[in-house]
Amino acid sequence: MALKEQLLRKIFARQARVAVVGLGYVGLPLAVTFGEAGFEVVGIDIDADKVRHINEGRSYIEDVEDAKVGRLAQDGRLSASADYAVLTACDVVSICVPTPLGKTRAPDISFIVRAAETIAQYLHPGMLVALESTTFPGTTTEIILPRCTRAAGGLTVGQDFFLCFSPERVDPGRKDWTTKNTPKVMGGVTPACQEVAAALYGAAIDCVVQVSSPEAAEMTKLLENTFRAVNIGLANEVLLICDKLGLNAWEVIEAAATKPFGFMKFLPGPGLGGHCIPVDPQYLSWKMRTLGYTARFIELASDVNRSMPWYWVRKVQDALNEVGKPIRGSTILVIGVAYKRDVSDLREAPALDIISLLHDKGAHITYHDLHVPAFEHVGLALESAPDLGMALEAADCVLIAADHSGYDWEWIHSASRLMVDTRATLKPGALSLARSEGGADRRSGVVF
Ligand code: SAJ
Repeated sequence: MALKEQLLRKIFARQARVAVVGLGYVGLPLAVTFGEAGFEVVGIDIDADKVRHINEGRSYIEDVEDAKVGRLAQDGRLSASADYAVLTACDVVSICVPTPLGKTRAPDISFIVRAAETIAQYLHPGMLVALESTTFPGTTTEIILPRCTRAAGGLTVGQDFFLCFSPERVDPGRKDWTTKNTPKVMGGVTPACQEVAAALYGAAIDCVVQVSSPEAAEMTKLLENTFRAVNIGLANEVLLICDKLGLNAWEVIEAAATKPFGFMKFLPGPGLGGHCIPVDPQYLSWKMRTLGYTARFIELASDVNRSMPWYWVRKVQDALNEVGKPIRGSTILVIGVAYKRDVSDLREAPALDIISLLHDKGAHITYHDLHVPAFEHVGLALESAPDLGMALEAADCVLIAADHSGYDWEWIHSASRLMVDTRATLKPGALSLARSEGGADRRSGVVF
C-alpha cells in the first residue's frame, strides 16, 4: 500500500503518532488538542523545564489547564522529550517555534532552520511535516522542503513524505476561540500533501480551510496581522489628526463605530506591542524588499505606530510644562507596562519605549502593573509600586499605558495631579475631569 494510504489509515484510526516541536503558547495547546482528539502526542522542546512539567502532568501555559495535561499524560497520550530521536517513531511532526525579528528588524528564522535540520535527521518515509510558525511566503518550500528531500538518502515530497504550512491562530488569554474551534488554514506542497494534512487537522480541529499552496497559507496569516497593524496605524494617525484639530479621537472613533456596516473599530494607543502584530508584517515587507517591492502600507503603519511613544512623551512634557516643571527630576508614574490589557507580556511593549525615553530625559520613573511585578529595561530594575495610592500621591505626572480591567480608573484619574492617558480609560467624550495642580480642570481622555 502506498505511503499516503498508510498514513491516511493511521490518521483515521487515530493511530498516527504526532510530534509537536516547540511547546510554547502555540505548541502546547496544539499538542493537547491532538491528544484530546485521540492521538498519541510527544512534545519536543529544548527547555527541560517544559518537558518536565508535561511529563509530570502539569501545564505552564495560562490557557491550558493542568487537569487536561494531567489526564493526557496519565493516559499515555501526551509526553515530552528534549530528544528529537523520538521522531523515529512518529508519523507527523508539527513545527511551532518562534519567528522573531533580529536586531536589524529582519526576520530571524533561525529557529525554523534549526528545527528543520534536526527533523531531517530523523525524517523517514511516510511522515507528514507541518510548519505552523508565522513566516514569510516561501519559507516552507525554500527552507523546509530542501532539507527534507535531502533526508534519509533522498525522499520525494508527496510520495515518500508530506509537507504543508498551516498558520497558528492562537490568541493567548482568549477563552472563546481555542485551537480546536478556530478555523485552521492549510496548504500542502502537493495534492497528496494537501490530502494528508487536511485529514490530520480535520481529525482534531473543527474547521479546516484548504488553500492552494503553502505560500497562500503563509500569506493568509501575514494578511491577518498586517490588517491589524495597518488599521491600528490608521487609528494612531487619527489621534494625531484629532490632536491638531482639538478633537477627542476616541469620541470620534466610538461615534464612527456606531455605523452598523463598513467600519471596524481600532483605537489609538501608546504604540504597537506584542510578539505578533509588530513582527508579522515586517516578515512580509522584508520578503517584498528582496523582490524589489516596497509594501508601503506596512512601512507607513510601522512608522506611525513606532512614533507613538515619542508623541506621548511630548504630552508628558507639555503637561509638566503647564505647571512649570521640567521632565528632569519629575516623578512619572506609568500605570500598566504590559503590551495590552490584561496580559503580563512585555514583548515589544510600547510602555518600555516610553519609559526609556523619559528616563533619558532625566525623569524619575515609577510604575504599577497588576500583572507585572518587576522587570528590567535599559539598565533600570523596576518593581511595581507596593501602594498605588502612595505612588499616585508622589507622582508629578501619571501616564497610563495598559488599561488593565482591574483598575478603578475614575479613582486613578481623580488622584492624579497630571494625567496622560494613552488608552482613554474613562468613557470617551465623557466630561470626566482630571484635577491639575492649578485647580483648573481638564477634559481627560486624550489631553493631560
Ligand atoms: N492595539 C491598539 N489598538 C487597537 C488594537 C490593538 O493600539 O485597536 C495594540 C495593543 O495594545 C497591542 C498591539 O496593538 O499593543 C497588538 O494588539 P492585538 O489586540 O492585536 O493583540 P495580539 O498582539 O495579542 O494579537 C493577537 C493576534 N493573534 C494571532 O496572531 C493568532 C491577532 O491576530 C489577534 O487578532 C489578536 O491577538 C486579538 O484579536 O486579540
